Amino acid sequence: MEGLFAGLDVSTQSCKLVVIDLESQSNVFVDAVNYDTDLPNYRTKNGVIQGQPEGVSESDPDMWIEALHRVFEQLKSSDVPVGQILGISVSGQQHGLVSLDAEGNLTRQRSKLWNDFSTLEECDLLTDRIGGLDAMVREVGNSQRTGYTAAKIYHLARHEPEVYRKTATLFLVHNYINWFLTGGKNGGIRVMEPGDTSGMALWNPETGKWSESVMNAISPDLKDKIPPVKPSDKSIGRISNELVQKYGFSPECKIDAGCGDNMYGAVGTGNVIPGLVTISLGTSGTAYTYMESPFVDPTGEIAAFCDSTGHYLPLLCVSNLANGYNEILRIHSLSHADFNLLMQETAPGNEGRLLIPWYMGERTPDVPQATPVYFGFGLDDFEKAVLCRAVLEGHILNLYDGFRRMPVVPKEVRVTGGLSKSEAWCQTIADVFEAQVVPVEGEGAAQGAAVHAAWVCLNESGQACSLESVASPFVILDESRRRKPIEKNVVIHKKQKELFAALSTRIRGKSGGDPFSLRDQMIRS
Ligand code: XUL
Repeated sequence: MEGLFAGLDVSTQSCKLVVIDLESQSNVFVDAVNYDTDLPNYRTKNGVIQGQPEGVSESDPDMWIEALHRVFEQLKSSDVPVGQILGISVSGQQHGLVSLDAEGNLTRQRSKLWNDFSTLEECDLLTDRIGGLDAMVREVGNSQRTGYTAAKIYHLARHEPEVYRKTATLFLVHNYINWFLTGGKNGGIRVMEPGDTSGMALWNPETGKWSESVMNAISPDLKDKIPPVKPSDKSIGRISNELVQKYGFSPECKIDAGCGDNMYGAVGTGNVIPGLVTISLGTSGTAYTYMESPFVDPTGEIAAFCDSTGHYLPLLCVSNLANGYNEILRIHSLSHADFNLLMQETAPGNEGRLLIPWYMGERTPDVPQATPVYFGFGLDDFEKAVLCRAVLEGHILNLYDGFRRMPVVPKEVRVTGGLSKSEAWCQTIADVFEAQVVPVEGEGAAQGAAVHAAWVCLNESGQACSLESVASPFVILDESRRRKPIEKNVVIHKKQKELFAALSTRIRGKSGGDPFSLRDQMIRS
């Protein structure tokens, strides 16, 4: 197999480009543009526009395009023969909504992102209209969550009707980038694909059809604004002339269907066969597994997503993952290594102290107005080491508590994302998930995108090959940091998992009022 292929990851915080060379089985280019530091005029923090009301998380789609130009400039000035790149695939942060008018202008200068919590009312209204949670799950395989896109569209239609009226096309982030790459205002291609579309809570991953009733509940003309869904394992067109002229791409360079960042995280970690679990430890925490047939969780807590290969990717997403940990490192000026040392001062289980780390609402369980809960902390417990352990265990237990519903007993957990470099995180995940944990090196979703582009283009040019065979040389497991569960820790964490589940259920108010909602009402009044 030979050829150069590119993967672009337009994520919440940065735009990364990876170019792989199939012949040498190596990355020949890796670079990224960080929105906060490289594009300060957009005034973002962690990629999100600042100064918005609580719960609102939005970015400017122009910023993604500017970042893309920057990273293409960097590619052009490298020694990579840009004209030999045969295909590009785009990985995008999931669920974000981009709206364009008939000429291709943005009708709203900001895109609501996956971690925007401002559409709670729309989620409730839609769920009621369809007849409750069970009916909604039957309709779209998922519950309505603030993270997903249907409620963002409904929010636009309800609160900015004029903008909604002017909108001719609604895109997810990677579809918008694909449209731009294939020509933008000059004939850009308007399509979607199953992986990212399954995260809209508007399209049913089991039937492969849009839900007419959810669409109509939002607005009867919605179907005219949504592009068609084409397969994820095919290309959608060729790169635009403008980009050919500007950066030296070949006019033959194909643009792959692209997908969501989790689907490409699966490819980048070799999670393309049953039995593996990938945990991505980034801004959000996700855990997912490849499946040949669809899995629908009747509670809607596990997302029923499609993958980028025509199969399925049930996924758990918690919205609080790196935030508590990063903050405690910052406040106490700790490195990852200092943190690991501090872990030795306390015992797993933290003597019954437990932190539920819902710092910015929580997506799973679905508690958009949640606040964190410190449980069992006494007067002697303000020590750094005690708090550090509480944060680490709290984040991992929160992830595990949702993971219990996943239809898989992991043969191996592959960890990726910033925190996979931490010894404390890897060992505690092994102990809590009761499985071996191994970090995956490489460039995550961008790498997965490049591999996917190669797989699609090779197959389309008559060189039949499996995704696994293209992916495997690029999936580098860091065996020196593989961790096995430690039996005595497993025993204590089993009890801690029960405690976490009980506390989480109880404070969500199975009887009486919902304390989070009451608090929210109080601070707003
Ligand atoms: C998954 C989700 C996040 C984003 C992050 O459903 O919302 O993982 O994809 O970019």
